[in-house]
Amino acid sequence: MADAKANGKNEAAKLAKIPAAANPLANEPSAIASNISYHVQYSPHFSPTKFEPEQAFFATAESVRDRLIQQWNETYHHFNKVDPKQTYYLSMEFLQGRTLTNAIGSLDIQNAYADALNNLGHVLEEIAEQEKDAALGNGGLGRLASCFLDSMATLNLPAWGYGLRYRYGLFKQKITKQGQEEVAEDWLEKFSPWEVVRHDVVFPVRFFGSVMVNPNGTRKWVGGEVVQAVAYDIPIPGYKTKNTISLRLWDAKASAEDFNLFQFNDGQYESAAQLHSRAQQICAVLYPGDSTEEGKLLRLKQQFFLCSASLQDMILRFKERKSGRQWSEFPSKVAVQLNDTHPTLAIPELMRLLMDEEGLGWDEAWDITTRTVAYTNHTVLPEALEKWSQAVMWKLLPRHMEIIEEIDKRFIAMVRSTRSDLESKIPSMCILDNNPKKPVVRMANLCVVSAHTVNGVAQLHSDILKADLFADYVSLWPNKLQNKTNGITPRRWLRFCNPELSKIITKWLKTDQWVTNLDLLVGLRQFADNTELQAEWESAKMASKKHLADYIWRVTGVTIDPNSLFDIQVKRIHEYKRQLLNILGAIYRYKKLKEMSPQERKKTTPRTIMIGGKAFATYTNAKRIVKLVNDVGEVVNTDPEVNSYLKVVFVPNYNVSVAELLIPGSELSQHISTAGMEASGTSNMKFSLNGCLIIGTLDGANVEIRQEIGEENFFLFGAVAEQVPKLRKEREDGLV
Ligand code: F58
Repeated sequence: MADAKANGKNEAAKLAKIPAAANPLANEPSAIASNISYHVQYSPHFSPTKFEPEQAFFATAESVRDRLIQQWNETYHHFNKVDPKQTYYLSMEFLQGRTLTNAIGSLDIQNAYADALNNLGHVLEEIAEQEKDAALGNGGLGRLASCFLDSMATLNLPAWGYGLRYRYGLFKQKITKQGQEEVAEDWLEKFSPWEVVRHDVVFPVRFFGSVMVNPNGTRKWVGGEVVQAVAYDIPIPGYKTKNTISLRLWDAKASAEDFNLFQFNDGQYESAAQLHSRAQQICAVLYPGDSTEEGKLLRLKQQFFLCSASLQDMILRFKERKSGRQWSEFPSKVAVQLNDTHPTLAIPELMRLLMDEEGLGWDEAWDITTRTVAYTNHTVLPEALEKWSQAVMWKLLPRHMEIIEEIDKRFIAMVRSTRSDLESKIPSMCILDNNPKKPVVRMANLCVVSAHTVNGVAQLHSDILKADLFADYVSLWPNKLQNKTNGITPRRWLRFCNPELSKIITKWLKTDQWVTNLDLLVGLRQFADNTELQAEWESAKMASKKHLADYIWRVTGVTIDPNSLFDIQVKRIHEYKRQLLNILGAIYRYKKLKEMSPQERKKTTPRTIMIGGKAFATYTNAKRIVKLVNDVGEVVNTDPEVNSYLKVVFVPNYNVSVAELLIPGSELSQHISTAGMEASGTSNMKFSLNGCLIIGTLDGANVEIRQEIGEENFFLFGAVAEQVPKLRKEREDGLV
């Protein structure tokens, strides 16, 4: 502690020697150091004497942001002038992780920043670790959204992400004797140096109210409560390009007029600020519990809030880019991609805005909407397919329910008039399920009926959508359903998280172009037997394993041997992902080791099994699995007879930053979902990219990865998708 204090003083002394000078476009280490020093002094967030790693992080991030703002503004002006078709990715989740390393890597000023921080008495890697993860998402779906932003920026595309600025993102997972405990994580506790609030980008969003019919028959949504959506923008730099796109996150606030000063002065503090507190609830947490009616209403409010604010913004941008535009141009200038069904309300909201606010007729509005919106499906699990209670929808969004009813009515009429053979399929294809016991709106059906394109996220998944979930629509619209296999950004998931391996790849390929073109990696094949390359590769892997072992020791207190085989399964905990099968395998391995003689044990390959992932707070079986893994670890790791041959570690609080440590240090990773259940998986791609072998089922993108890397490099496991229904039935019938 005394040492740390002394160091802190040391750094403050070094800082004092660096002149504080604003230099937003600095390239040289000394000028960068001056710019960092400038931010410490003139954009202060802490007491003036402190320059510990935390203060250094915020000042460094602000200096990087200066640079980003320059190219960000240029990108904005450029696309405003060129007026290309702009893509908007609508997503309730963006799992961004940390930004600093990614940003300076993309700007290609990593070394200069490392030197600048050295001059200031700090180490870049340590400063980067100060940053909190922006965990505004759950898992694969949210991380995919963030990877897409990185790729679209790097490909110089005019694209933006739209999401919500949750105050508390995904919970922090604490492990106790009872298993998982969820703790709120406040990524904005101090502040985020990356976001810029746009005080001029504010839109009203209405809830509840009623529909007023005008004398000319047009309709208007009125009354209810209105909250303001305020834009917070985060810059997303492309890799070694000027293109810097935006992630626009909406926050909710009530306006000053909604604060009842009279009531407040009368001592009625809570009711005076009722709308303010209701507005604050909207972006308070990611996925608020929905077991109560209030919870359900809040989730629906969140979804609508995202859709309404984003569409109003898109429409305004469309109008502002060029005056006197025709509405028919809209689909050639605006593409809206729905990340799963969570932003489905964008469909009736776009219809409402076009008809009720802009005065278009149904046919024109429908033509524009259906040519603008596309939908990505991420699951075939029936429990994950969103269905909203019609009663809740009528209450919160009366005008949208009218529009949805009309879409449904017209869809049914179209099927009846053009495809009488599909009559019997109408009840399952239509949007409203009017079962009197529980009338619901089927959001996936609304998406398929309204979107111009629907995609699955891996070939197998898309085939299942076509053959099963959406089969009836295929006969109606043969080309609507497509496959777009997921991808990951090679920047974050290799270049920046594994610099040692990246250096080796660049050296042997004699180019670093692979960072934007992974096809070039096949060029390594010719060196596969080269012992020099093998030695370099091994030493990079060992360095990453040691790094990981240190981390595991710090967060769990368990020592693991970097010479053992690192066998990793990290992902959300779910029965279909079969972490249970993995831990049962570990128990079996333990039992076998116990049965062996000491000599026999010596012949085995020591193995460290690591399992990590969060269980949804109310998912009891998933939480039981977390506890089981921890309990097995407790037994195995403290058994002196076997613990040099087997360790079982539960990695707590798995998130993007933890993944960046685990994946480079992996040798074998488990992707063993029941075939047909994992839509794609994306960590399978990240592990493969870092030279890790996969044991996996023929599920999701595993199928395509196996084709790419060769069967000999993939440990195939388990039943194939077509066999699963029969196997399930046999077990249900007690035959096996
Ligand atoms: C995931 N879905 C898929 N959903 O499970 C995975 O196979 C795929 O690779 C990935 O999407 C990207 O396509 C996923 O992460 C969720 O997190 C849902 C969010 C809403 C609540 C239910 C889970």
